[in-house]
Amino acid sequence: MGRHRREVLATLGAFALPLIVPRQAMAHVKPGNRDVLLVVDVQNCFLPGGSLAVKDGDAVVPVINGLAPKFRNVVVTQDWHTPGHASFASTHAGKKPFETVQLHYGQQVLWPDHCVQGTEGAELSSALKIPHAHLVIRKGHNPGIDSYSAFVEADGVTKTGLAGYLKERGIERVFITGLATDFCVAWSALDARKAGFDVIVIEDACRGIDLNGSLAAAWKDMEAAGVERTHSAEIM
Ligand code: VGL
Ligand code: ZN
Repeated sequence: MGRHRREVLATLGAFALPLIVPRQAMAHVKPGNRDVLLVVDVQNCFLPGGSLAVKDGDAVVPVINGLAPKFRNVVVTQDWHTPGHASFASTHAGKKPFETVQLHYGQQVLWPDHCVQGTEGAELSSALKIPHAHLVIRKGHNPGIDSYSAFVEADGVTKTGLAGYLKERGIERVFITGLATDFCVAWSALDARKAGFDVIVIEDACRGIDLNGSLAAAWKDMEAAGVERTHSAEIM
């Protein structure tokens, strides 16, 4: 190895170590005025005992309650279906929950009846303590169109208005928590990216349904779209 090459390597070595330190320090995030905490669908139907219970779904509640005071801006979503909604298996003769059907906008997973407008099951968990949340956005209220995403209905065109609201408030970064990781959390995260926001999913503040590998697929899609993931302990 020539003298020049050794010197170059020595110089690179000297730079490599300090580069590692700030990367670790950057893991901590202190939310500010341009950040919002999005709390997705923490509703009785998705909690143990509910009609579409997410395994261990209630575990997200204390995590979200601990995170919420750290955010000045908090938005909560509610899945809010009409009776006889197109996403319910009971609406389609001969169909069972977790089968699929072709609707005008594409393939739709069919679910047990859940989160029907005005019912106990559609209520936010009473254990959720976020009195300062300033917007509750209800989605899936179009009888013929589902909406996993808090931003755009499943037809891919009908907007909920959330992106416009956040932009008018000067929000640039969306931290996502709630249920279910592989459906409403993931679709909201992907649409938030499409709308131009930075997106961070707080992993331990979410739980998934995992239908036919949907959880791994959702993380893969989110990663490909530039969605970051972190842990609640990193939020200061
Ligand atoms: C959800 C299935 C059907 C969710 C809502 O909140 O993830 N999943 N409706
Ligand atoms: Zn739903």
